[in-house]
Amino acid sequence: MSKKALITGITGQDGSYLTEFLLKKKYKVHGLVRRVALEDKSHRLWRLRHVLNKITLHPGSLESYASLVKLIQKIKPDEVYHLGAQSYVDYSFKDEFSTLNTNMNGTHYILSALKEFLPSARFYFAGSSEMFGKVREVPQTEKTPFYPRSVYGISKVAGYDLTRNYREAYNMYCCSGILFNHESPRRGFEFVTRKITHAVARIKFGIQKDLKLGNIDAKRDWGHAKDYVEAMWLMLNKKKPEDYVISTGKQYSVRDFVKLAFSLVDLDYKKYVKIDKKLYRPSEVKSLLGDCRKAKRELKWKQKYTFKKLVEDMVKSDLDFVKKQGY
Ligand code: NAP
Ligand code: G4F
Repeated sequence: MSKKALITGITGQDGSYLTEFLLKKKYKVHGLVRRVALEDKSHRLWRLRHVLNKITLHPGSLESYASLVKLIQKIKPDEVYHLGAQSYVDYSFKDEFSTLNTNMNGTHYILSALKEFLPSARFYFAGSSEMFGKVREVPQTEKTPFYPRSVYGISKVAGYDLTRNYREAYNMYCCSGILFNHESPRRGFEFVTRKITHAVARIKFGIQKDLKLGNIDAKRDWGHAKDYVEAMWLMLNKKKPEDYVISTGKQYSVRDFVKLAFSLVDLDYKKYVKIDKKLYRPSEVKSLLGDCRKAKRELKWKQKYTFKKLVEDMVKSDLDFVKKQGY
């Protein structure tokens, strides 16, 4: 019989790739979506358009314990991938309370509902390298202490601790992936990589003059989302639940990303990029670099995309996007 998966955050970048991945593995895929998404399918479900007839979407809310209990009782999933979150770090400085509420309580409600009604289900929590924040060591491993620098990071540390505690206290199969930045043509437009590749295409087609950015000296360990969703599944399909760092082990600055993206369309980024101090964060995470040797060894996880292939994929896709949509 096919396994059943429940994905929160199914409409997002990772949710859509994970859906494709699980469908290929013959899972029955269910997703929790906000009611507004079902009312505005053409906009809010754009990443899932091509698989909508193969999955089941359920309206619900991460803010309501009762709605999560109902969903878990109705679906009885074998695996729960909890990806739903206010995921934009910069926004978490502007709306601290709802970020903490959705990200921390949403995680707690699901864990608690599983404990009461379906303790056999396997649970994945979308942890983040933002938990390392002001990094205590380089590179960061599963043992590196956390030092979050935003409410977003704090909410993810809380989710990570809740997940670990449910595993230890109630003997449930719960684990966290500590995923470093991962991007793709399906990345939201507010994140720096997509902001850059979209702007590169618009500038190339003459519909945008320049690109305003904040701290382009920030460094990240950037992978491709397609590679990273596979790691989530591997974590839920082991004998024992454990937490894993997922990263590439290579670091580039935002400036490196910009330079490469512009060069792919034969433009010099220096002519177009303007630094806007208003885009700097109150407390920045300057540098992240992951050590994913544990995942390689124990999960046999391998990434396929290099940094160059990732940037090429995103620029090419945004050139097509702007050509077709005209914006
Ligand atoms: P994303 O594209 O921003 O997707 C976030 C998802 O969460 C969307 O489906 C969104 O639904 C949903 N969501 C947000 N607020 C919600 C709420 N109040 N109730 C229900 N659903 C809500 O994020 P992503 O890049 O796919 O990331 C997936 C997860 O991994 C997130 O938890 C993120 O924090 C974490 N993470 C991401 C990265 C990365 O580099 N991408 C790295 C580490 C960890 P709507 O479509 O309705 O807004
Ligand atoms: O693309 P970003 O907004 O991603 P950030 O803050 O690293 O967070 C992403 O990765 C985390 C994993 O480490 C996830 F947990 C999280 O959900 C999200 O997916 O910013 C990347 C860097 C930052 O240092 C930022 O200050 O780019 C810098 N930056 C410079 N100019 C900018 C801009 N970021 C954005 N979004 N927009 C700019 O104009």
